[in-house]
Order: sequence, then C-alpha cells, then structure tokens
Amino acid sequence: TQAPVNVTVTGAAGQIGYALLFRIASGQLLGPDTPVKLRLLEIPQAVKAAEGTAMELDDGAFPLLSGIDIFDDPKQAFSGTNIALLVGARPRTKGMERGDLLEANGGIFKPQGEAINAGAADDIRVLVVGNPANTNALIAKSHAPDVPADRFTAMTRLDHNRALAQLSKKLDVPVSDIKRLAIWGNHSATQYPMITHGTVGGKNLAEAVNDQTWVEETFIPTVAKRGAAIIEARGLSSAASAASAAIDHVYTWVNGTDEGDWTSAAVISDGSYGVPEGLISSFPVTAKDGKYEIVQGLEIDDFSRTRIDATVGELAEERDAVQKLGLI
Ligand code: NAX
Repeated sequence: TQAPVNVTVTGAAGQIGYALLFRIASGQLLGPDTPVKLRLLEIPQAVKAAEGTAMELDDGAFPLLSGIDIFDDPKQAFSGTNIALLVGARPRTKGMERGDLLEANGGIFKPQGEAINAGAADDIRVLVVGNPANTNALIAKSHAPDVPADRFTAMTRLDHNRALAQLSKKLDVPVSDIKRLAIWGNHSATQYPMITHGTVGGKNLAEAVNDQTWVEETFIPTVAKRGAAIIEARGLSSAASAASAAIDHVYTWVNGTDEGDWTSAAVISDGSYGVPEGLISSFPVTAKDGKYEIVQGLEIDDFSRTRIDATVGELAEERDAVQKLGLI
C-alpha cells in the first residue's frame, strides 16, 4: 500500500469539520487505496472538542485512517502536509463591518499562509472553505510566496452542486445528465451560475430550460441565496453539503474531470475573460494531472458579461480592502 497522505483540517471542531472528517477517514477524499493521516488545527478553546471528534474517528475503526494529531499552532499543523482544508474562519457577527470581518480573517489566514509556506510538503494543495473564502484564499496565498499560486483555491463547488440540484428538479433529469455548468466570481450572493454553455443529455442546457424569466428570477437567486434558506430552515448553516462539496473539490483536483465536462472552482485568475490577474475567482475549470485549468475560449453573451463583471467587481473591492489593511 501507499504511504499515508497528510491532510490538515482547520476548524476541526466545527460543524463542517464534524461532517468532513468522517468522509475523509472513510477514503472519499482521495479514493479507496490511499491511507490518510489527519492533522487537526483548532483554537486553544476548541482543542478539547476536537479531541472528542478524534475519539469518535477512532471509534469509526476506518481502515484507511492511519493517525490523528491535534494542534493549536499552525506551524505544527501544516508541517509536512499534502492537502490543507481551511475551514475555520471568523464569522460575521452582529454590528461587524466588512472591514472588521476582513481584518479578523486576515489574523487567521496570514499566519496559516506563512505556516504553509514554511513547512508544507512540496505538492501542497489548499482549499479554503471559511468565508469570505475567495479573499481568505488570496490572503493565505500572498503569505506563501514559495508555493505555486495555483495551489491556492477557494470553494464554489457547493454553489455548483446547488445549481445542479435546481436544474435537475426543473428538468426532471438526474444530476449526472447535466454537464458544463459554471459558477463565476465570488462565493457570495453576487455569484453567477451560468447555464449558457451547459448540456443536458447532449443537448444545450439553456435551450432545454427555455425560460429566461425562471433563470433570472428563480434559478440564479435560489442558488445564490441557498445558504440563507438553509439557515432559515435548519437553524444552522449548511454543513454536510459543504463538507460534501469540499470532498468533491479535492477529489476532482486529484483525479481529474471527465472528458468533455467541467466543474467550478475559485482559482487564481490569469486574466482570462477579463477577470483581473491575481484574483481568486470562480471559473469553469477542468482538472487534469493534478491541476485545475480555466476552460478557455467560451463566448460570453451580454447577460453573462454583466453578471460576471458585477461579481468580479466585488472580488476586486475585497482585494483592495485587504490591501489597504496591509493583509496582502
Ligand atoms: P463553525 O463555527 O461550526 O466551526 C468553525 C470552527 O473553526 C470552530 O470550531 C472554531 O473554533 C474554528 N476556528 C476559528 N478560528 C480558527 C483558527 N484560527 N484556526 C483553526 N480553527 C479555527 O463553522 P462551520 O459551520 O463549520 O463553517 C466554517 C466556515 O465555512 C465558515 O466560515 C462558513 O462561513 C464557511 N462556509 C463556506 C461555504 C462555502 O461554500 N465556501 C459553505 C458553508 C459555510 O457557510
């Protein structure tokens, strides 16, 4: 068998952590032949709770789980790590301005970026889940100059999966029939789920839907505001679905996309489609040989252009704000 892959999970005692760790331990992150070693990072007050989760992981008797270590120091938690899932973040609380939120998260993602730079394995791959995910990824990346920039990504796969679910219900087809869907921009209410180049059973998705009013007034807002709808219904934010999307994001990154299909991930922009270079923006992406690549050459219609510009504009504002705060 293979040597174990080191996987660091931050925010391990949180609700996404609780759903995510069992999926990783069961082999769903990297596949059924790859043993994993978990490195959990928490703040000191939550270490005891993380120990409780680790006890339950032990009790799962997972054949692929070859060890669990718990840390409250990022330097130790990221030492030798191959895959880092940055889930822990500072949530927005009542009365908090955006600047305060960005600053509080800078205090988390700057030292974590530095720790990744200092001690992670050469093949390190980072997925940021903690919000504001795109900008937190940008902060971490900025403090890891020795790590290739394309190893820092943020999660929009949950948005992608939410869009698949809505379309599957609308068209009464299995989710697996729907291909080439794409989330653009920020993981926020401004995100743009694009169906223009999608296919369903080999036919064009937008033509199959054939209802632009539904797209604009129901589909896009439902996908963009799904997080709030889950909180409203469950009394808690999305956790198992977020964990599932994180599993999907890494599994696809490592194992590749199917020929002719895409997925969505927030990756560093190379200037494609007018998205300013250096922003961590969601794009349609393929994965091959362990790399995410932006799908090139798509024609962008006027409606899509407006939506992409709006969400990318928000990302540029967040970047400017963290730049002013000296966080990047
Ligand atoms: P919880 O509040 O349940 O858990 C967060 C955990 O992070 C806590 O245990 C806390 O102690 C820990 N933490 C805080 N600062 C830390 C640090 N510096 N180092 C290590 N751990 C730290 O939140 P949960 O519901 O698990 O959500 C986690 C994050 O995911 C939030 O930022 C949330 O907004 C974000 N989400 C992102 C999604 C996405 O699609 N990108 C969707 C789901 C989710 O809303």
